[in-house]
Amino acid sequence: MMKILKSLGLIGAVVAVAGGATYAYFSDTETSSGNTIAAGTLDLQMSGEGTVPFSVTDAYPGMPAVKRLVHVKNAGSINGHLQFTGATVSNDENGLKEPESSDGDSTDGASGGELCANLEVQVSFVGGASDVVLYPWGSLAALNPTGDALMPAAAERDLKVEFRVPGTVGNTIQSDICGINYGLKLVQDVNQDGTADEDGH
Ligand SMILES: [Ca+2]
Ligand SMILES: [Ca+2]
Ligand SMILES: [Ca+2]
Repeated sequence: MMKILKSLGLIGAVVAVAGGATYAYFSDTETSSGNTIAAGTLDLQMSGEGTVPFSVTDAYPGMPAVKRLVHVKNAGSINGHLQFTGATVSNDENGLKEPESSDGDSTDGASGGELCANLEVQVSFVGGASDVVLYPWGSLAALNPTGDALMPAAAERDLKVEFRVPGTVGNTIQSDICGINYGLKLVQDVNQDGTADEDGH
């Protein structure tokens, strides 16, 4: 037993001496320089017939649908989602004609028209990987578009908006003028992986 303890004492002495030595191990360093972070861009551009105001005259109950295309492009550098933001309308009576009055129309003036309330509309995105119907044929007054379309950087496609006058409308829309504005919005694809915009679409 004493021999073992002596041996341990010897080892301890050697460690104590080694603890006082100066080390010279290998090492090396590198520097990563010139790093920057630049923000990308998201830029919605419109072109084509849809950028020119259209004017339909002499609309009538049962007329064929009027189609308008708006060409859109994500001119930015990051992925986005294209949304239709809806429409705002104005209802000009444009003079209360005798057939209108005979059918019970008594509201005149700049906001007395009935045409907007009787128009039907359909809204789609076309020309991309797959068409997206945002609002199937329905009342313009109840327009409630849902969904969107993925628009990667540099992607292009068309917004298709169609209008029609149902054959059941009758005389109350005679000479009325419906003014229509509609809009588009391009929002960021949150994580740039093509899965979700800010609304979780
Ligand atoms: Ca009226
Ligand atoms: Ca009217
Ligand atoms: Ca009128």
